[in-house]
Amino acid sequence: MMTKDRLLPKFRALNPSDPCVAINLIVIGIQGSGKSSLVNTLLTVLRDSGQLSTIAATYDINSISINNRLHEVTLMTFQGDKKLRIYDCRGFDLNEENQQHYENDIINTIDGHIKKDYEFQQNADIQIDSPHYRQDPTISDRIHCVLFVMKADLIREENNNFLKRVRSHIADKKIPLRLVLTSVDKLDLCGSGDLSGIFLSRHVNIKVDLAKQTFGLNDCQILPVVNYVKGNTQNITQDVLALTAIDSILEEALSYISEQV
Ligand SMILES: Nc1nc2c(ncn2[C@@H]2O[C@H](COP(=O)(O)OP(=O)(O)OP(=O)(O)O)[C@@H](O)[C@H]2O)c(=O)[nH]1
Ligand SMILES: [Mg+2]
Repeated sequence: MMTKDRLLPKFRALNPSDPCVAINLIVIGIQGSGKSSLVNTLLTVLRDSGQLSTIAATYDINSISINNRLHEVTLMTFQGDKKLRIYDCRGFDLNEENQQHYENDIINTIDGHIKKDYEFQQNADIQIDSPHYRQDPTISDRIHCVLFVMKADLIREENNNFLKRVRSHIADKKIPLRLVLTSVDKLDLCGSGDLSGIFLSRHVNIKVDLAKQTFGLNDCQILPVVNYVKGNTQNITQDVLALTAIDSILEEALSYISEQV
């Protein structure tokens, strides 16, 4: 298919404006929304070796949110050793009473104050004397596009309090936002059971519209994907969805960077 042949070389030729040496993304969402699976999927399609990545630990019945650290994954290296990086962390928990510390830590991460491998604490925000605290983040340390991650069949208002706070923070700073809808394969795909039905499925459009209304976003901000969570090899439908999402994310992140430097 054309999309893949066109997009991969386009991404490889990208060059974030100097002095910025990295494009940084972060995944944010409720526990089990598919954040780590998305990181694996993005790495899989950008690497394009045919093998599925399992670099980010995903949630299963035996291990709930094992990853309590800020996990940095390099998705791609551009010319001049510039990087495309994504940060994964545990999701928020709707049942948890006090999420203030987690929320503050996420905001600090977006602003570049928190270094990779920091361990999120239940009872405190990051302390400024912590070895993981970065006092003066540069443009290369900050997040350039925030990815809200949500399962397509679980688009819910009540996610809103935490997401609202993040959203108003990033809106103030004009940091781009994209909403990635995962598990689109769980929707009704025109009966065929074939993933390519996604491109025609009315159910997918209904979920995109619901997300638009719930969060007051534009069409272009909502990116449906099917994560690589089973099977052994890449396929064109999942690749194209993920690559199309990356295209939108990178365009926006690069525009943001060029305005900031
Ligand atoms: N069918 C399907 N399953 C998915 C998809 N994305 C994620 N899953 C499944 O959803 C579950 C949770 O996925 P994770 O990627 O671990 O979710 P997470 O957001 O990283 O969860 P935490 O790190 O605990 O917050 C796993 O069982 C995945 O296999 C998808 O696109 N399709
Ligand atoms: Mg995870």
